[in-house]
Amino acid sequence: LLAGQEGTPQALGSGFAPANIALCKYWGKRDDELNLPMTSSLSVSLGALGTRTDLSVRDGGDEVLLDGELVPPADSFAARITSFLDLIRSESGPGFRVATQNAMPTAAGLASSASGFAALVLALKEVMGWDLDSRALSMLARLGSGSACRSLFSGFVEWHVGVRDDGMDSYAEPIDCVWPDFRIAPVTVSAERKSIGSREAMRRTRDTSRLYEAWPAQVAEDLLAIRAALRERDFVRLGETAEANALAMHATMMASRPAVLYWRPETLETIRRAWRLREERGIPVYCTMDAGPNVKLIFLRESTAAIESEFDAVEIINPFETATTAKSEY
Ligand code: 2P0
Repeated sequence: LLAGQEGTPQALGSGFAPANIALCKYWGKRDDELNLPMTSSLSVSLGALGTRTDLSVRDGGDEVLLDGELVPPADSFAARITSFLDLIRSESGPGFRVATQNAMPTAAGLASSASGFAALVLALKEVMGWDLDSRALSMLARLGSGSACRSLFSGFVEWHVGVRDDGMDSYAEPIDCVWPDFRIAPVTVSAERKSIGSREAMRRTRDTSRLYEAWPAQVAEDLLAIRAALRERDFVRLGETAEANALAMHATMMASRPAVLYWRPETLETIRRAWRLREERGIPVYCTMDAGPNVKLIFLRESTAAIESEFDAVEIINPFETATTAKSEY
Protein backbone atom coordinates (compact mmCIF):
# COMPACT_ATOMS: atom_id res chain seq x y z
CA LEU A 1 0.00 0.00 0.00
CA LEU A 2 2.77 2.43 0.84
CA ALA A 3 5.25 1.44 -1.86
CA GLY A 4 6.90 4.54 -3.33
CA GLN A 5 5.46 6.83 -0.66
CA GLU A 6 8.66 7.39 1.30
CA GLY A 7 9.36 11.07 1.89
CA THR A 8 10.36 13.49 4.60
CA PRO A 9 7.60 13.81 7.21
CA GLN A 10 6.01 17.19 7.85
CA ALA A 11 6.05 18.39 11.43
CA LEU A 12 2.27 18.56 11.91
CA GLY A 13 -0.95 17.16 10.57
CA SER A 14 -4.52 16.56 11.62
CA GLY A 15 -7.56 14.59 10.61
CA PHE A 16 -11.23 14.21 11.48
CA ALA A 17 -13.37 11.13 10.91
CA PRO A 18 -16.96 10.36 11.93
CA ALA A 19 -18.08 7.45 14.08
CA ASN A 20 -20.18 4.91 12.20
CA ILE A 21 -22.97 2.48 13.07
CA ALA A 22 -23.47 -0.62 10.95
CA LEU A 23 -26.94 -1.37 9.58
CA CYS A 24 -25.61 -4.65 8.23
CA LYS A 25 -22.94 -5.81 10.63
CA TYR A 26 -19.32 -6.88 10.28
CA TRP A 27 -18.87 -9.85 12.59
CA GLY A 28 -16.03 -12.31 12.07
CA LYS A 29 -12.79 -12.25 10.12
CA ARG A 30 -11.23 -14.48 7.54
CA ASP A 31 -7.81 -12.99 8.38
CA ASP A 32 -7.10 -11.77 11.92
CA GLU A 33 -3.89 -9.95 11.01
CA LEU A 34 -5.17 -7.91 8.08
CA ASN A 35 -8.69 -7.46 9.51
CA LEU A 36 -10.22 -9.08 6.46
CA PRO A 37 -13.91 -9.72 7.08
CA MET A 38 -15.98 -12.82 6.37
CA THR A 39 -18.68 -10.65 4.78
CA SER A 40 -19.33 -7.20 3.41
CA SER A 41 -21.06 -4.71 5.73
CA LEU A 42 -22.93 -1.43 5.44
CA SER A 43 -22.97 1.51 7.84
CA VAL A 44 -24.05 5.08 8.33
CA SER A 45 -21.52 7.67 9.47
CA LEU A 46 -22.50 10.09 12.21
CA GLY A 47 -21.70 13.42 10.58
CA ALA A 48 -19.85 15.76 12.92
CA LEU A 49 -19.68 13.19 15.72
CA GLY A 50 -16.35 11.50 15.63
CA THR A 51 -12.68 11.83 16.37
CA ARG A 52 -10.20 14.56 15.68
CA THR A 53 -6.54 13.61 15.77
CA ASP A 54 -3.61 16.02 15.82
CA LEU A 55 -0.32 14.45 14.96
CA SER A 56 3.23 15.69 15.29
CA VAL A 57 6.61 14.12 14.81
CA ARG A 58 8.68 13.86 17.97
CA ASP A 59 12.06 12.53 19.06
CA GLY A 60 11.96 9.35 21.07
CA GLY A 61 8.96 7.07 21.34
CA ASP A 62 5.31 7.73 20.75
CA GLU A 63 3.15 9.79 23.05
CA VAL A 64 -0.62 9.27 23.05
CA LEU A 65 -3.13 11.73 24.50
CA LEU A 66 -6.87 11.15 24.79
CA ASP A 67 -9.02 14.23 25.35
CA GLY A 68 -5.95 16.08 26.65
CA GLU A 69 -4.79 13.38 29.09
CA LEU A 70 -1.59 11.46 28.58
CA VAL A 71 -2.34 7.73 28.13
CA PRO A 72 0.22 5.32 29.67
CA PRO A 73 2.07 3.47 26.87
CA ALA A 74 1.07 0.09 28.35
CA ASP A 75 -2.63 0.95 28.16
CA SER A 76 -4.31 -1.03 25.37
CA PHE A 77 -5.50 2.22 23.70
CA ALA A 78 -1.93 3.54 23.36
CA ALA A 79 -0.48 0.13 22.56
CA ARG A 80 -2.86 -0.34 19.63
CA ILE A 81 -1.93 3.04 18.20
CA THR A 82 1.78 2.35 18.56
CA SER A 83 1.53 -1.02 16.86
CA PHE A 84 -0.44 0.56 14.03
CA LEU A 85 2.26 3.23 13.65
CA ASP A 86 4.85 0.45 13.57
CA LEU A 87 3.13 -0.92 10.47
CA ILE A 88 3.57 2.29 8.52
CA ARG A 89 7.05 3.49 9.57
CA SER A 90 10.50 2.07 9.19
CA GLU A 91 12.35 0.68 12.18
CA SER A 92 14.27 3.92 12.58
CA GLY A 93 11.13 5.93 13.31
CA PRO A 94 9.87 8.58 13.48
CA GLY A 95 8.10 8.81 16.83
CA PHE A 96 4.74 10.55 16.98
CA ARG A 97 2.67 12.55 19.40
CA VAL A 98 -0.92 11.51 18.79
CA ALA A 99 -3.51 13.78 20.39
CA THR A 100 -7.01 12.36 20.03
CA GLN A 101 -10.23 14.14 20.87
CA ASN A 102 -13.66 12.60 20.67
CA ALA A 103 -16.74 14.69 19.91
CA MET A 104 -19.52 12.37 20.98
CA PRO A 105 -22.84 12.77 22.76
CA THR A 106 -22.26 12.58 26.51
CA ALA A 107 -21.62 9.00 27.59
CA ALA A 108 -23.49 7.63 24.60
CA GLY A 109 -21.09 4.75 24.25
CA LEU A 110 -20.22 5.72 20.70
CA ALA A 111 -16.53 6.39 21.14
CA SER A 112 -14.94 3.71 19.07
CA SER A 113 -11.77 2.59 17.43
CA ALA A 114 -13.39 3.17 14.04
CA SER A 115 -13.35 6.98 13.98
CA GLY A 116 -10.03 6.95 15.84
CA PHE A 117 -8.08 4.93 13.31
CA ALA A 118 -9.73 6.70 10.36
CA ALA A 119 -8.77 10.11 11.80
CA LEU A 120 -5.24 8.86 12.51
CA VAL A 121 -4.82 7.72 8.90
CA LEU A 122 -5.97 11.13 7.62
CA ALA A 123 -3.53 12.90 9.94
CA LEU A 124 -0.76 10.54 8.84
CA LYS A 125 -1.51 11.25 5.18
CA GLU A 126 -0.82 14.92 5.89
CA VAL A 127 2.31 14.36 7.96
CA MET A 128 3.80 11.69 5.71
CA GLY A 129 2.76 13.42 2.48
CA TRP A 130 1.21 10.23 1.12
CA ASP A 131 -0.27 10.54 -2.34
CA LEU A 132 -3.06 8.02 -1.75
CA ASP A 133 -6.70 7.92 -2.80
CA SER A 134 -9.56 7.28 -0.42
CA ARG A 135 -9.64 3.57 -1.29
CA ALA A 136 -6.02 3.13 -0.17
CA LEU A 137 -6.67 5.21 2.96
CA SER A 138 -9.69 3.03 3.73
CA MET A 139 -7.53 -0.10 3.51
CA LEU A 140 -4.90 1.46 5.78
CA ALA A 141 -7.57 2.34 8.36
CA ARG A 142 -8.86 -1.25 8.13
CA LEU A 143 -5.46 -2.48 9.32
CA GLY A 144 -5.98 -0.50 12.54
CA SER A 145 -9.56 -1.64 13.08
CA GLY A 146 -11.89 -3.31 10.60
CA SER A 147 -14.81 -0.93 10.96
CA ALA A 148 -12.45 2.07 10.66
CA CYS A 149 -12.34 1.57 6.88
CA ARG A 150 -15.98 2.75 6.80
CA SER A 151 -15.28 5.89 8.86
CA LEU A 152 -13.28 7.45 6.01
CA PHE A 153 -16.59 8.44 4.40
CA SER A 154 -19.78 10.23 5.34
CA GLY A 155 -23.36 9.08 4.80
CA PHE A 156 -24.13 5.46 3.97
CA VAL A 157 -21.02 3.38 3.34
CA GLU A 158 -20.39 -0.17 2.18
CA TRP A 159 -17.27 -2.16 3.03
CA HIS A 160 -16.61 -4.68 0.27
CA VAL A 161 -15.53 -8.05 1.60
CA GLY A 162 -12.99 -8.71 -1.17
CA VAL A 163 -11.61 -12.09 -2.15
CA ARG A 164 -7.86 -11.52 -2.19
CA ASP A 165 -5.58 -12.89 0.52
CA ASP A 166 -3.58 -9.64 0.61
CA GLY A 167 -6.71 -7.56 1.28
CA MET A 168 -6.16 -5.18 -1.63
CA ASP A 169 -9.81 -5.45 -2.62
CA SER A 170 -11.28 -5.09 0.89
CA TYR A 171 -12.11 -1.41 1.32
CA ALA A 172 -15.12 0.82 1.93
CA GLU A 173 -16.92 3.13 -0.47
CA PRO A 174 -19.70 5.67 -0.02
CA ILE A 175 -23.17 4.79 -1.33
CA ASP A 176 -24.87 7.37 -3.48
CA CYS A 177 -27.79 8.08 -1.16
CA VAL A 178 -28.43 11.31 0.72
CA TRP A 179 -31.34 10.93 3.13
CA PRO A 180 -31.70 14.14 5.16
CA ASP A 181 -34.65 12.78 7.18
CA PHE A 182 -32.76 9.72 8.46
CA ARG A 183 -32.13 9.83 12.22
CA ILE A 184 -30.21 7.71 14.71
CA ALA A 185 -30.30 7.99 18.50
CA PRO A 186 -28.09 6.10 20.94
CA VAL A 187 -29.83 4.92 24.10
CA THR A 188 -27.22 4.34 26.76
CA VAL A 189 -28.24 1.56 29.07
CA SER A 190 -24.86 1.02 30.66
CA ALA A 191 -21.57 2.88 30.57
CA GLU A 192 -19.72 -0.07 32.10
CA ARG A 193 -16.61 -1.33 30.37
CA LYS A 194 -17.53 -4.29 28.25
CA SER A 195 -16.90 -7.78 29.53
CA ILE A 196 -15.20 -8.96 26.35
CA GLY A 197 -13.66 -6.91 23.54
CA SER A 198 -15.16 -7.24 20.07
CA ARG A 199 -11.94 -8.62 18.64
CA GLU A 200 -11.89 -11.62 20.96
CA ALA A 201 -15.68 -11.98 20.79
CA MET A 202 -15.61 -12.18 16.99
CA ARG A 203 -12.94 -14.82 17.08
CA ARG A 204 -14.83 -16.90 19.62
CA THR A 205 -18.06 -16.65 17.63
CA ARG A 206 -16.39 -17.72 14.40
CA ASP A 207 -14.55 -20.58 16.05
CA THR A 208 -17.20 -22.01 18.40
CA SER A 209 -20.71 -20.95 17.38
CA ARG A 210 -22.55 -23.41 15.15
CA LEU A 211 -25.00 -20.64 14.28
CA TYR A 212 -22.15 -18.66 12.73
CA GLU A 213 -22.25 -21.04 9.75
CA ALA A 214 -25.51 -19.37 8.73
CA TRP A 215 -24.24 -15.80 9.14
CA PRO A 216 -22.58 -15.14 5.75
CA ALA A 217 -25.72 -16.15 3.82
CA GLN A 218 -27.86 -13.98 6.11
CA VAL A 219 -25.61 -10.98 5.49
CA ALA A 220 -25.72 -11.52 1.72
CA GLU A 221 -29.51 -11.43 1.84
CA ASP A 222 -29.68 -8.45 4.20
CA LEU A 223 -27.24 -6.43 2.13
CA LEU A 224 -29.39 -6.82 -0.97
CA ALA A 225 -32.44 -5.70 1.00
CA ILE A 226 -30.67 -2.69 2.57
CA ARG A 227 -29.18 -1.54 -0.72
CA ALA A 228 -32.64 -1.75 -2.32
CA ALA A 229 -34.23 0.05 0.63
CA LEU A 230 -31.70 2.90 0.32
CA ARG A 231 -32.29 3.14 -3.41
CA GLU A 232 -36.05 3.30 -2.95
CA ARG A 233 -35.99 5.33 0.29
CA ASP A 234 -38.05 2.51 1.82
CA PHE A 235 -37.52 3.19 5.50
CA VAL A 236 -39.60 0.28 6.83
CA ARG A 237 -37.63 -2.22 4.79
CA LEU A 238 -34.38 -0.60 5.88
CA GLY A 239 -35.35 -0.61 9.57
CA GLU A 240 -36.76 -4.14 9.58
CA THR A 241 -33.67 -5.53 7.88
CA ALA A 242 -31.17 -3.63 10.05
CA GLU A 243 -32.92 -4.69 13.25
CA ALA A 244 -33.18 -8.33 12.19
CA ASN A 245 -29.52 -8.30 11.13
CA ALA A 246 -28.39 -7.01 14.54
CA LEU A 247 -30.51 -9.61 16.33
CA ALA A 248 -29.10 -12.37 14.13
CA MET A 249 -25.56 -11.21 14.90
CA HIS A 250 -26.28 -11.34 18.64
CA ALA A 251 -27.84 -14.79 18.24
CA THR A 252 -24.59 -16.08 16.70
CA MET A 253 -22.67 -14.62 19.66
CA MET A 254 -24.96 -16.09 22.28
CA ALA A 255 -24.48 -19.53 20.72
CA SER A 256 -20.70 -19.29 21.22
CA ARG A 257 -19.07 -21.50 23.85
CA PRO A 258 -18.61 -19.91 26.30
CA ALA A 259 -21.42 -17.52 25.39
CA VAL A 260 -20.80 -13.94 24.32
CA LEU A 261 -23.72 -12.07 25.84
CA TYR A 262 -23.56 -8.26 25.84
CA TRP A 263 -27.16 -7.61 26.74
CA ARG A 264 -28.42 -6.34 30.06
CA PRO A 265 -32.05 -6.37 31.18
CA GLU A 266 -32.27 -2.71 30.11
CA THR A 267 -31.17 -3.65 26.59
CA LEU A 268 -34.22 -5.84 26.13
CA GLU A 269 -36.43 -3.29 27.89
CA THR A 270 -35.34 -0.63 25.40
CA ILE A 271 -35.95 -2.91 22.43
CA ARG A 272 -39.42 -3.75 23.79
CA ARG A 273 -40.24 -0.06 24.23
CA ALA A 274 -39.33 0.62 20.62
CA TRP A 275 -41.44 -2.34 19.52
CA ARG A 276 -44.39 -1.04 21.56
CA LEU A 277 -44.11 2.36 19.86
CA ARG A 278 -44.25 0.53 16.58
CA GLU A 279 -47.09 -1.81 17.42
CA GLU A 280 -49.32 0.48 19.47
CA ARG A 281 -48.69 3.84 17.83
CA GLY A 282 -47.51 2.93 14.36
CA ILE A 283 -44.18 4.79 14.78
CA PRO A 284 -41.57 3.31 12.42
CA VAL A 285 -38.64 3.00 14.84
CA TYR A 286 -36.12 0.17 14.75
CA CYS A 287 -33.19 -0.94 16.91
CA THR A 288 -29.61 -1.90 16.28
CA MET A 289 -27.04 -3.12 18.82
CA ASP A 290 -23.28 -3.51 18.56
CA ALA A 291 -20.65 -5.20 20.73
CA GLY A 292 -22.13 -3.85 23.95
CA PRO A 293 -25.40 -3.40 25.84
CA ASN A 294 -26.47 -0.07 24.32
CA VAL A 295 -29.22 0.29 21.75
CA LYS A 296 -29.31 2.69 18.81
CA LEU A 297 -32.74 3.69 17.53
CA ILE A 298 -33.23 4.45 13.88
CA PHE A 299 -36.21 6.41 12.63
CA LEU A 300 -37.21 9.33 10.41
CA ARG A 301 -37.40 13.01 11.26
CA GLU A 302 -41.21 12.88 11.41
CA SER A 303 -40.99 10.56 14.45
CA THR A 304 -38.71 12.87 16.46
CA ALA A 305 -41.38 14.10 18.90
CA ALA A 306 -42.60 10.56 19.63
CA ILE A 307 -39.05 9.33 20.28
CA GLU A 308 -38.25 12.29 22.54
CA SER A 309 -41.36 11.72 24.64
CA GLU A 310 -40.74 7.97 25.01
CA PHE A 311 -36.97 8.09 25.65
CA ASP A 312 -35.87 10.68 28.22
CA ALA A 313 -32.98 12.99 27.29
CA VAL A 314 -32.19 11.01 24.17
CA GLU A 315 -29.64 12.64 21.86
CA ILE A 316 -30.76 12.54 18.25
CA ILE A 317 -28.19 12.50 15.47
CA ASN A 318 -28.77 13.65 11.92
CA PRO A 319 -25.99 11.97 9.91
CA PHE A 320 -26.48 14.40 7.04
CA GLU A 321 -26.16 17.57 9.07
CA THR A 322 -23.02 19.33 7.95
CA ALA A 323 -20.19 20.07 10.35
CA THR A 324 -20.85 23.80 10.21
CA THR A 325 -24.47 23.49 11.32
CA ALA A 326 -23.97 20.66 13.82
CA LYS A 327 -24.31 21.42 17.50
CA SER A 328 -21.34 19.31 18.56
CA GLU A 329 -18.56 21.21 20.23
CA TYR A 330 -14.82 21.11 20.13
C1 2P0 B 1 -19.70 -3.33 13.02
N1 2P0 B 1 -18.65 -4.14 15.15
O1 2P0 B 1 -19.98 -3.68 11.86
C2 2P0 B 1 -19.55 -4.43 14.05
C3 2P0 B 1 -20.87 -4.75 14.69
C4 2P0 B 1 -19.27 -4.39 16.42
C5 2P0 B 1 -20.56 -5.04 16.14
O2 2P0 B 1 -16.97 -3.60 13.82
O3 2P0 B 1 -11.04 -6.29 15.45
O4 2P0 B 1 -13.55 -2.66 16.35
O5 2P0 B 1 -10.73 -3.85 15.09
O6 2P0 B 1 -11.60 -5.28 13.24
O7 2P0 B 1 -14.08 -3.03 13.91
C6 2P0 B 1 -16.43 -3.71 16.07
O8 2P0 B 1 -15.26 -4.34 15.72
O9 2P0 B 1 -13.01 -4.86 15.27
C7 2P0 B 1 -17.37 -3.82 14.95
P1 2P0 B 1 -11.52 -5.07 14.73
P2 2P0 B 1 -13.92 -3.59 15.27
O10 2P0 B 1 -19.60 -2.13 13.35
